[in-house]
Amino acid sequence: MSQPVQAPSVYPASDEFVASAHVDAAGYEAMYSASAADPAAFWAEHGKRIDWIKPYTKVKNTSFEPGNISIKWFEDGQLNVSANCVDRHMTTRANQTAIIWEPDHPDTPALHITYAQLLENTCRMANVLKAHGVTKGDRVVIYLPMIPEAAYAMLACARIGAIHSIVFAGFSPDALSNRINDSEAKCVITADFAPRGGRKTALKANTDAALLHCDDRVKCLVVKHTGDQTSWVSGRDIDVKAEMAEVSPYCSYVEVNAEDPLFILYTSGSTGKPKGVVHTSGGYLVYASMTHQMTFDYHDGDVFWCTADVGWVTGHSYIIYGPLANGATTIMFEGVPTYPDAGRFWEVCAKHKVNQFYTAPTAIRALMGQGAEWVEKHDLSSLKLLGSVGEPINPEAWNWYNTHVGKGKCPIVDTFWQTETGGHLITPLPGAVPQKPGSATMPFFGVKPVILDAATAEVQTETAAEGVLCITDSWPGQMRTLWGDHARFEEAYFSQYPGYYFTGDGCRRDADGYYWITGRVDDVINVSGHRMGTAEVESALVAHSMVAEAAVVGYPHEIKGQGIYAYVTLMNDVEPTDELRKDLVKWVRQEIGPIASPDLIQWSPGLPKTRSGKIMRRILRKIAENDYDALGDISTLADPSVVEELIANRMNRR
Ligand code: 6R9
Repeated sequence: MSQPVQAPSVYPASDEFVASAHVDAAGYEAMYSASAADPAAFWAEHGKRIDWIKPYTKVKNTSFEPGNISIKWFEDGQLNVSANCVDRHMTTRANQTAIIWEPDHPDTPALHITYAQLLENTCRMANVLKAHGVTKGDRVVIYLPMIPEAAYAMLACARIGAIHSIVFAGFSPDALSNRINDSEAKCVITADFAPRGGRKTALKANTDAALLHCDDRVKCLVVKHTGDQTSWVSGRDIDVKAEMAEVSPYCSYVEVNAEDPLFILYTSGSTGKPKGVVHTSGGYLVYASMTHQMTFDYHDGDVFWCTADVGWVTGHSYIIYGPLANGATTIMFEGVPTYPDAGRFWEVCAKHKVNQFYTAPTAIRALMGQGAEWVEKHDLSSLKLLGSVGEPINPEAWNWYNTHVGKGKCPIVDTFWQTETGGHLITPLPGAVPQKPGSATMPFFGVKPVILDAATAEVQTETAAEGVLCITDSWPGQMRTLWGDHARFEEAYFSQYPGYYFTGDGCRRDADGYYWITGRVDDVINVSGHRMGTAEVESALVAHSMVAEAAVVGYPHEIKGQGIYAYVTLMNDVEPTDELRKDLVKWVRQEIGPIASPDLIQWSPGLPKTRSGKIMRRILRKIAENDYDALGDISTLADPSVVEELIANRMNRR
C-alpha cells in the first residue's frame, strides 16, 4: 500500500534563488555571530549603508538596566532622512520610478513618480509647511488616504526636521483629536475624502470634528484629492495642492542628530490610552533599509509591493523609509484586496510586474475564501518572493499562498516585529533559512531573543522551550521612548522582566532553534492584523450612557484572526434589545473607528470578579472561545454563579 504523500515541513529556497541571494546560509551564520559578539563593531560597519552629513564616532550606547533605560545609536552622527530617501539617488536614478501609485479604481490611471519628481514634490510640500510656521522639532499629524501626498508629507517633515505622527484614515475624529493633542501638533494634513473600495470616507469632515477639541491655532492643510465639496474655515484651512504649485521647487534639508525623533506612531497597549511610540532618525533608517534589502532579498530594479497602509508601522518602514533609502521602486495602493473584485491584488501584481509581495495573513485568508480562480486569472510570473506580517500565519493560509500565489517557487518570509521594533525582529532571510509554515524562524542580525518562563522569569536554556519572548540587548531600530512619558516606556516594556525588552508575545522554540510566535500574552488583541487594546474598546463602551460595565476579549475568527467579543453590563432598568446592541456597535465605531467594532456583544448582568474586584478575563476568554469546559479554578470568584449564567447565554456557539 502506498503511503499518503506528506507535505514537507521544511521548505528551503531553490538553488537558483540562493545563488543570487544577498545572504546564504553560511553568510547568515557568520554575520549573525559577528552581530551578536560585537554589536558596536557590526553596526559601525552597517551604519555606513546610509549617508551621514557628519559621520558618527560613537555607535552603541544602550542600557536595559531598570531605572536607567536609555537607548542611543550613532549618537554623535548627523544626517537627514529625506536626503537619504531622495536626494542621494539623484545622480544614479533620477528618472527611475520611486513610487508607483495604484488608485482605488483600476480605471483611474496609475502614477509613476520618478525620484526627481519625488524630490520636487517633497520640497514643495516642505516649503508649504515652512510657510505655515512648521520648524525643526514641531509635530505634524498626517491623516491622509494612501495617496502620493502622504509620502511627500512624511519626507517633507523629515526634510525640515519636523516630527510626523500619522493617524490611520480609518480612525475616528476622537482618535484624531487625542493624537493631535497628545503630541501638541502644530498642524494636521488631511484630504477632502478618502476613496477606498468604491466608498468615500469624509476625512475633512472628520478633521473638522476633531479640531473642535484642539487648540485653535492648529492649522488644517487639505489635499483636494477627489475634489468633492467640503466645508472651509478661512484662516485655518489651507489648500495644499494650490500652495504646492506656488512655492519654490527647491528646499534644502536640515541636519538632524541621529537621535532626533523622526516620527511618533500611536499604538495600542494593554492599558489606558494609546502609546506614542517614538522612533529616531539614524538607527531607524539603518535598520529599516537593511531589513528591507535582506529580508525581501531586494535587488536593484525590483518592484516591491507592501500592501499595508502608511498609518501602520509596516507602511512607514516598508512602503516609505526602507525601500526609498534603498533606491527601490515601491508601490502605494489606495484600494482594498476585494475591489472591484477578489482578483485585485493579483491584477496589480501582474500590471506592475511586482517582484516582492508583502501582505497580512488576514488578507490571504479572506482571498482564499473567494477561491483560487481569482489568482489563476492573472500572470504572476514576475513574483520572486512573498512576505507575511501582522500575526501568526496558519499553515492552511501558508499553503494556499505558497501554492496559488507563489506557485511553489517563491520563498515566504514570515516577519515578526512590532511598532516598537522599527523593523523585522525575527524573520527568515530567504536565501539562508529554510521556512517552516507558521514559524518566523530566526532572529535578524543583532537581535538576541530569549524565552523566559512567564511565571518565574527564568531564562529557558534548552533549545526546545516555550514561554514569553524577550530581547536581551538593543538593536538600532528599537523605539527610544514614549512621547512625553519615559516612565510609562520603562513600565510597559522593561518592568515585568527586568533587564529585558518584553515583546508582550508568547513564543515557542523548537528543537531546530526556530521561533514560533504564539500570540499576545497581555490584553492586546489582533484583529485583521490591527493591534488593539481591549481596554480601549472597554472604555469606549462604558462611555455610553446605558452601559455600566464592559469587558472585552478576543476570540478565534476565521478571517480576522481574532474577533472582538464584548461582555456588557447595562445600567439598572435599561432593557437589553437588539436595537441597543446595534447602537453600541455604532457607538464604538464612532469612538475609535470601524476596525474596533465588536463582533459579538453578550448582555452580562454580572461579570466574574475576584474578591478584590478584578475581572477574571481568563474565564471570559474561555467562554468567548466556546471552550467553557476548561475554565480552571473559579473558586476565587466573589460570585461563581455568574459563570453559569454567562455560559448559558454565550454568543459564540459552534
Ligand atoms: C508589524 C506589526 C505587533 C504584534 C506583535 C505580534 C503580532 C506581528 C507577526 C506577529 C506572529 C508575525 N505579529 N507580526 N505575530 N507572527 N509574523 O504588526 O506591528 O501593529 O505593532 O503589531 O503583532 O503579536 O506583538 P504591530
